[in-house]
Amino acid sequence: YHSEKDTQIRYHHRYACMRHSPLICPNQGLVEKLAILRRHREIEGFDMQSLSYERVISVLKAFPYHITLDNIHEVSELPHIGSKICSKIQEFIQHGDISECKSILSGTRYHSLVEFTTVYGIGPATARNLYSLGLRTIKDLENHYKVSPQTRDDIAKSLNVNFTKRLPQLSIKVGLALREDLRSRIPRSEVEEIHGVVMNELANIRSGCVSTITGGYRRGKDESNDVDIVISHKDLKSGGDQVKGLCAHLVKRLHDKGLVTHVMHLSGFREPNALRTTHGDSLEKALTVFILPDDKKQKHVHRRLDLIFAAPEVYWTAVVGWTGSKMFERDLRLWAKQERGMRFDSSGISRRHDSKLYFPNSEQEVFELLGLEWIHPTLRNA
Ligand code: TTP
Ligand code: MN
Ligand code: MN
Ligand code: MN
Repeated sequence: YHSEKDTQIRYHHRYACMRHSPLICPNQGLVEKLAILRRHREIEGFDMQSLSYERVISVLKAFPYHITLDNIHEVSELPHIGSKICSKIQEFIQHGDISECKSILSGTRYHSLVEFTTVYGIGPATARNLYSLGLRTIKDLENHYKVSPQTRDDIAKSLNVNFTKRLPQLSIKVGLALREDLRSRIPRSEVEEIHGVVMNELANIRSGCVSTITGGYRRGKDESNDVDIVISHKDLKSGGDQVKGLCAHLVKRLHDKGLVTHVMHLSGFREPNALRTTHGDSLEKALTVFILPDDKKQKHVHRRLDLIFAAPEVYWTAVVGWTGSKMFERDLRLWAKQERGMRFDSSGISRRHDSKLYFPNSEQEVFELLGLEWIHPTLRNA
């Protein structure tokens, strides 16, 4: 779909949604070092600095040449690349490392905080609090939250979903019990198997549903952190409760069959930090934990599964919105707003001045409506 020439003229655009960003780039080693600096800012709570690094990394991912002292001048003139970053890049070219990375990695704090956030339910702020209590390792956390190898399985099973009451949040304790499972990566074949099982169950509720596996899988990752599926049906009405109903019905069925073991968010239930969308009731999501039944060949582990139900007229915006990457999505929204007078998010596209809604019939049409050239999902790894 895209020529090499195409990639070579696109890398200087300031919006990630106009650049070609492959999964692995010619400057992967540099990008990985800068990712440590970014992660350090994020985990210490310096969100603006973290975002700046994220933009820098994203620009470098699209640069199609190996960076050397001969072309660093060109890099310095790319959008979002400042002089401070340039000297770090220069340091990397000359020494194969960045001194600040070395000093971050030489202490215990960064390692502990990163380790803590591998527990579902622990974000940077909680991680810092736990660290300030003197806790340093996952073992420390397990003692603190009273999780042991003997009790782990029971704790993992202890959260019962009551579909008539408020959903319990996944506690850090349950997160700890599920940690090993949830942090192991999901191969493409298992993503496809999970998708198949889910759609098979859905077909028993309502035949003729359509779906796309989105997220990192669609961007070509060999191993994903979770499974993201966008689902619709041509007869679903937006506005009403149909989308919501189908979503809840499927999750309940999967839960009854023991396939969904935990539900962290489900439409129709009160949730403390619900994401407010600008386009009303056209989209519903369920954030869950899923496990394939054990079979002769293998013992399966718990996986994060996100199900997104879209009314048919916003199916393609939902697919684009849930394909990512996060930076690609951020700049899609920014581009739409700043350059096109449009509003874009997973739940719809509208014109800002009169809120006129648009209903694209394909992914290509989503890009067209936003005045962008379509980019292959595997080049959206911004
Ligand atoms: P993720 O599943 O969080 O990330 P990913 O699929 O890119 O990578 P992996 O799972 O392998 O770590 O999110 C998928 C996309 O969905 C992300 O690019 C942005 C979008 N998204 C939303 O629109 N809303 C949300 O609340 C979340 C969590 C993601
Ligand atoms: Mn994902
Ligand atoms: Mn996800
Ligand atoms: Mn199997």
